[in-house]
Amino acid sequence: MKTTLIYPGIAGYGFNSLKHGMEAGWISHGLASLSAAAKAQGFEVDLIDLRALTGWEHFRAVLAERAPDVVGVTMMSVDYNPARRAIAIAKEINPEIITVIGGPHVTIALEDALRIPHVDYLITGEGEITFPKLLRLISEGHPPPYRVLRGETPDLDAIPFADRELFLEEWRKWGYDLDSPEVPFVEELPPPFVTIIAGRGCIYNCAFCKPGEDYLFGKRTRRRSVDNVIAELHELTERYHIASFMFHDDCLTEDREWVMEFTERYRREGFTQPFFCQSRADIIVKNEDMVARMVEAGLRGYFIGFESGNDRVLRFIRKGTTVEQNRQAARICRKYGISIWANYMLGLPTETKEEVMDTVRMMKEIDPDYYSPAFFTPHPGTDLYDYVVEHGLSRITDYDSYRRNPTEPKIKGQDYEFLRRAMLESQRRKPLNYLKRWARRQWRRARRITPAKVVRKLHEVVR
Ligand code: B12
Ligand code: SF4
Repeated sequence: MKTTLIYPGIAGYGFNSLKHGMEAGWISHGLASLSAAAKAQGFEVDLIDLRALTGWEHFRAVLAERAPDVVGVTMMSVDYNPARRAIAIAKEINPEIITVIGGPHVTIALEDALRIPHVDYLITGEGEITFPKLLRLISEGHPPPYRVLRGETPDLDAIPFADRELFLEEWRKWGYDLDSPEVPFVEELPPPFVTIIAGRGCIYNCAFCKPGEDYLFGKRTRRRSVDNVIAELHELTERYHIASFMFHDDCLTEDREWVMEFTERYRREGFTQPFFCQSRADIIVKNEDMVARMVEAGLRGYFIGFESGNDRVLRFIRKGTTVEQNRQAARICRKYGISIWANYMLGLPTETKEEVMDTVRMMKEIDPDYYSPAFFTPHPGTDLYDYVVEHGLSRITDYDSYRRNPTEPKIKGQDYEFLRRAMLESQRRKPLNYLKRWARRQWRRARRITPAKVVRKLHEVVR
């Protein structure tokens, strides 16, 4: 029995987009993990990644040629349209194909997912145990009589490492040159680069994010043991000679004890590869010694959700941090010479123009290495989504718009022309600081700094 998994992530960059940045250059750990679990049970699994194809006709031809018995599709809310179309095409090609869907949208918005035509099974929560069980029942001719299955929660140390080859083999087939398993996204992290996950879930309660993820992974974070993560890093180093990596965990630093043990082991085992991870301003401020330890081990940058430069707004979104902590966290990053990838939002419900400008001012002070501004977007499964619906504020008319990208209006009551200008203003750099930090990074990587390179960088800043 053959299973084809489908990655439908084309909402942002469309077909033929592979290797264009992180959104089109990273594997889906959800599918890679499902594949590893199913293969460990003896099932044959392959992948169709829509990002690698030229269009829907191409998809139809490839799927017909693969002739799977089961199709498994993952979906975030933003993937709804391509996921739905892929399932419809599968049934057109062969009505006998059994279709299964899972992923964040299926778990968080089950009622909505149930309305997708031609879906035989929906698995909510995590899939590593339940998906292979379903495949077993189907292969033995006893498919379950009910459509919705709740995924059993796996022990993260007991499941196999993500099956990265599922993606890499597929990408190679379409002629993508894989000098790096995944696309590196900052100059601090050289290729070959990979992403890795040390745990699932997050203990915090931000209103624009929760409780959706709790339905998926539970209210507490489950982390793999340090041994298990180190073993995977050894495998990745041997197999792909990785030169850097990024932790995908929502907030790796929430578990201080784990981080301290990991950094100690990482150094002791002789790893030197630089890495990035996600953290929070309050954690950085309260654990400067942990930051120092991470930097010694190889940390080169944090993703930090600063979100807003106004304390009322931070309270409204239940971020659990303050503007002062945001500023202080940035100072600590500077002190230890690590880069800042700044996530922040403009245009939240109830947010005034003056409060938006507070965020602009804060971003100028922080002067991050990488700006990641968003227009607040109400994501299904979150308390702020419910707020927006209850107050009749949503301007989202299609699933494709469940993206935070600051390109289109998301809610009523906000002036998006003003927000666009504020966003540009927030990114106006301090050229000298930026150049100094860039030069330090080049020096760290033993790269020559030529006048031509300096001019190029200056252009970037001025732009
Ligand atoms: C890494 C990440 C990214 C990466 C890589 C995405 C990728 N290729 O997977 C990047 C940065 C590109 C990204 C982008 C976006 N992301 Co993102 N991302 C994450 C993050 C932090 C980790 C994802 C992950 O690997 N999880 C671990 C794996 C093991 O879990 P999983 O994928 O959910 O899979 C498990 C189950 O869901 C289930 N399952 C999944 N698929 C299937 C399929 C079948 C058939 C079955 C049976 C089961 C099943 O089994 C899997 C194993 O247990 C999550 C938060 C989180 N902690 O999960 C957010 C998250 C998934 N992202 C989210 C969002 C909103 C986005 C963006 C829309 C943001 C934006 N720019 O606006 C974009 C959309 C990209 C696109 N498709 O166009 C939301 C989704 C919310 C929702 N309602 O859909 C999440 C939950 C974060 C949040 N709390 O807001 N993201
Ligand atoms: S925004 Fe980040 S810190 Fe807040 S609940 Fe979500 S994952 Fe956790």
